[in-house]
Amino acid sequence: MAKISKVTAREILDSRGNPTLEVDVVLDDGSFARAGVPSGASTGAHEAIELRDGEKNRYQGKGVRKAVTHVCESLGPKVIGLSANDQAGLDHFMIKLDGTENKAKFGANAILGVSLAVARANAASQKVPLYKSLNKTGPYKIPVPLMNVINGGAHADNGLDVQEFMIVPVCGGRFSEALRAGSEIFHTLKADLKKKCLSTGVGDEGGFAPILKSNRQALELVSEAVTKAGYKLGTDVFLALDVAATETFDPGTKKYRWEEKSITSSDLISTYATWAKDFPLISVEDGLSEDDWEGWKNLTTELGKKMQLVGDDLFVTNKTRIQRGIDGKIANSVLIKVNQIGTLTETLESVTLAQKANYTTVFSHRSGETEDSSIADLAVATGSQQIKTGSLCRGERIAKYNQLLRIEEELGATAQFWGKNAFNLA
Ligand code: 2PG
Ligand code: MG
Repeated sequence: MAKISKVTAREILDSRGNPTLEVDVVLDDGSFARAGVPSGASTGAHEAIELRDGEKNRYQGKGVRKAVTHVCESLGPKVIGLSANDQAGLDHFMIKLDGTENKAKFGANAILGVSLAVARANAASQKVPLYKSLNKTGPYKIPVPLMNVINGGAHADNGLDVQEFMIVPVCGGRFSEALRAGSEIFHTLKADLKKKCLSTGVGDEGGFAPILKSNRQALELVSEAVTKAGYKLGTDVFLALDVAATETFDPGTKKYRWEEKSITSSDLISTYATWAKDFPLISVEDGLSEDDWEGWKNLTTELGKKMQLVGDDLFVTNKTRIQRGIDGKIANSVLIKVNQIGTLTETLESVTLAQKANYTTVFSHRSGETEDSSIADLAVATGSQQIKTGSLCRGERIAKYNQLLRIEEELGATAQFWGKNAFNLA
């Protein structure tokens, strides 16, 4: 089995124009691979630490030269000679070297860069795609995309409270057909916005960012676009939200800022219940704040049978927090983000934990992305039912969809699409 022979890193820019890390790995059989590290804007308080330089006069403090140095001078030299085929061994070795709870010493961005680049190099060495090197036997199922066509919250400056209004095409029997539906709806929505003299400029994840009267208006606009594009709402295409409610939570008053009012978690739950009656709303992510466990319990009791309730900031891909959710019967789905936890091995462990408890898993990009498309492979390798990777424009979002097209083509007749079965709902 090939061994790691060289590890280097550099500072590159992410899709928002902020610095992030890119790591290159060479193995002793000559295999080479590269990985880019994503970065969030609406980050959860319990995520692993993303190390930034904090030099105010350089990239407004956002440089990652320290993390680059950690890879080149600390982590890199120590992992040379380790087997590239023992991902768990490598990742646990790096976790131990770091020695902190939340990867604060080297930075989760530094550790994740090495972890992912080695996984990719190992696949290159075995001459198989990443998803096959992580799951040798299959069966391989392509996830349903959750496509963020209207951006708000921390990803746009239009004042919408809800961060992501997503379409969920489950139709067509194949991922490529669902992608086509998504694209057609996206372009129909664009034409509609134009007709209504609303902005068609896009936010961080490629969704439109018009200034609207209310959150509900966004749901209405997206619903209209689905129908106009020739798809059946609630059959072919469902709707999903990422409320990212941590961003609107005021820890002082324990209330949420919402359409210029201050409301309680039970008001928010009622709002989601109303929307679920009026729209085919199949999934709500971060409907309440990251530490509002009591509110989450009520949310799950009231709506958990009717819709998917996804924990993002709530769980931060962290096994301890996911286990707390499972034990308390809180939420029914876990958002999976590699950089929230900082190694591939821990990411895979979190997916397994969630799946064993019959929680769905949604592989997710970050709002700051690179052209790295690993999450497409990871979603397929782990049998995750869904992937959330943005809208139908912007290269860093499309890179993941295009990788899923390649995987579907490679699997040929054996390619299965999760379709309607992606949701564990009655
Ligand atoms: C989220 C993500 C991705 P960010 O909240 O789910 O859409 O946003 O990367 O800014 O945390
Ligand atoms: Mg989220």
